[in-house]
Amino acid sequence: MTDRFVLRSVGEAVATLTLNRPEVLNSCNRQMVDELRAAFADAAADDGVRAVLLTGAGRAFCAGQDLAEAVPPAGEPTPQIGDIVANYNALIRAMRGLEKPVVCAVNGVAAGAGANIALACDLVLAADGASFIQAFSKIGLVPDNGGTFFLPRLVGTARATSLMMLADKVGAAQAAEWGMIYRTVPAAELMTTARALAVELATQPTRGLGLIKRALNATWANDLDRQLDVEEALQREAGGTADYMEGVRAFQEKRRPRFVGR
Ligand code: T3D
Repeated sequence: MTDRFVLRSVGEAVATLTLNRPEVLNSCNRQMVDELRAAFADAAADDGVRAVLLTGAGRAFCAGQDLAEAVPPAGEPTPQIGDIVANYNALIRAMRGLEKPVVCAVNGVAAGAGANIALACDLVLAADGASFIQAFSKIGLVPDNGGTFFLPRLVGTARATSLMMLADKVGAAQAAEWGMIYRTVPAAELMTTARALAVELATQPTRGLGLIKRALNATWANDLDRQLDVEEALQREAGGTADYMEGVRAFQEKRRPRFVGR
């Protein structure tokens, strides 16, 4: 598949993925979602990639579904809405299933599917001028891309309900204050800061970070008893990694550890 709408580059063990349809605020057409899902699958398969950085080209992060594709001009075939959503679901599953840290640099507005793709990342940084809009209700739709899963868990049901029903725009500062995202960054520093964070993560015990992600994925569906079992199983796995040995040795030898991600 050609990378027409998602630019990809790999450096310092970080795969940088840039949504690239700036003329329509990086709204998602079918091919862009396919390319993005393929990029996450490739990141999972490539041992040389230990973290992912996702951002958007131009002034927006992503304005959600390309509405020109969802409801095309008369005479052109209209895609089944269920097929569009199934394709997004495959993307969100690929993102949450990728056992490597995913940093999101929200460089501008993140609306509809775009907002929820951002919330599916592990560490979300937003430029101070960026914003999040659960735009779905304004066009008669329901939040998708995991929005009804992530948002109430991040900000609580009362705030999630108001954001989903009123489609209010939430500025980056408020999103951070509400716990929707990790932090805001001055716009001019966003990419440097997000990249430094992704590179730093890529030098860490990334197998262990992937297992933390697996534990967090599991926690929402589990009671304490089951989650303790999950932790035990994951700790056995983490305890078998070379990075665990290296971490302990480095501590004992009072030196910086050299983690390899295994
Ligand atoms: O089938 C399905 O739809 C199922 C899947 C649903 C998932 C979803 O994501 S539903 C939600 C879809 N997204 C939206 O409803 C958001 C629509 N966009 C906006 O509300 C606004 O554009 C923004 C608030 C995001 C930004 O506003 P603003 O004033 O900064 O920019 P703008 O002037 O509205 O947009 C700039 C251009 O981008 C403009 O094109 P033009 O006039 O310069 O040729 C606009 O049409 C285009 N654009 C923005 N969003 C979309 C889009 N084109 C296609 N699809 C979009 N989503």
